[in-house]
Amino acid sequence: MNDNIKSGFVTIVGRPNVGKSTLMNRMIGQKIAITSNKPQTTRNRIRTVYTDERGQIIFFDTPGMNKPKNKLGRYMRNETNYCMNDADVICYLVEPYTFIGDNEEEIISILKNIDVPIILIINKTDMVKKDDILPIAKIYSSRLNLTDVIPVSARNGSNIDELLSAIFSQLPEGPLYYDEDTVTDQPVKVIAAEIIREKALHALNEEIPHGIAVIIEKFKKRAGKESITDIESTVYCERESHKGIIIGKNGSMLKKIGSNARFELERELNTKVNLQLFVKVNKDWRDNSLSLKNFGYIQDQ
Ligand SMILES: Nc1nc2c(ncn2[C@@H]2O[C@H](COP(=O)(O)OP(=O)(O)OP(=O)(O)O)[C@@H](O)[C@H]2O)c(=O)[nH]1
Ligand SMILES: [Mg+2]
Repeated sequence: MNDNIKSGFVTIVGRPNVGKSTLMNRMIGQKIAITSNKPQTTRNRIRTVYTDERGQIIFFDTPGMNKPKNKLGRYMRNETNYCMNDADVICYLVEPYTFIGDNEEEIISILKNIDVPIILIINKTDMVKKDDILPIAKIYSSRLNLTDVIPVSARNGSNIDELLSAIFSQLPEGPLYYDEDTVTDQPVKVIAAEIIREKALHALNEEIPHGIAVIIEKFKKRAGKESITDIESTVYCERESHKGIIIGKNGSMLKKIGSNARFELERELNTKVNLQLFVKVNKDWRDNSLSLKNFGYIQDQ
């Protein structure tokens, strides 16, 4: 570490599904936030830490911004708002297209009223030609005061070093807030629940994924056999009919979700995992304050 190290808080915002969580994972070099091709994958702000000889960046990944449709949606929106005003830098992520829809317009109008340096990140550049990028940069630069425009591909890692340099150049000199080995403050039980929810998101279609919540009921190293972790978890959904789909014919869907989750949990925990999944219905929980609280979606700001 040199003397003049920099540090600060960087919030990643954008529409659902633009690749915020994928990008954050890529920058810290580890998968902490779950990702999927379904919008509204991230439900809480997720704090991670990147440290190198230049200093430390504390990232906040946030739920994608769109119009809230229920109490869960309003909670998610608050999570994002909470991380914006106090940030040292906002990373505003967009897809590589010049079209600016209503949702994007709303984000732009919010960002206009925030007095924080904004770096525009054009993600998914692996999907377009190089020549397509300049017009996108021009359109957004005409709408917002941007300190930088960085095209990247979170998927294949291109230009990530340039992005990290652009972020560091905006950060003030400051202390290391976390020790050098810290990557996240997410408790391991929360990470485990999110891994299970991710596998459910990947396996299920239509409206069901949005109505899923995962609770860890038991999480324990087996007495006398520390190389095994016993995990019991309940997958909550909103309808009896959804429960049937999540369980699948002869339990096949739940088995698939369980074995995909177990595979990743074993890698994460470095032990064998004995995973038992249960499915329960909690009708319309996304609009029920008590259920939201029980599922960990608490307004604690
Ligand atoms: N082609 C391509 N796909 C990407 C890239 N980055 C992310 N994706 C894909 O985009 C989808 C959404 O990624 P996420 O990281 O979950 O998006 P998000 O912005 O965090 O979404 P929410 O949490 O729902 O707001 C996933 O299928 C990713 O694999 C990229 O650079 N290129
Ligand atoms: Mg996300």
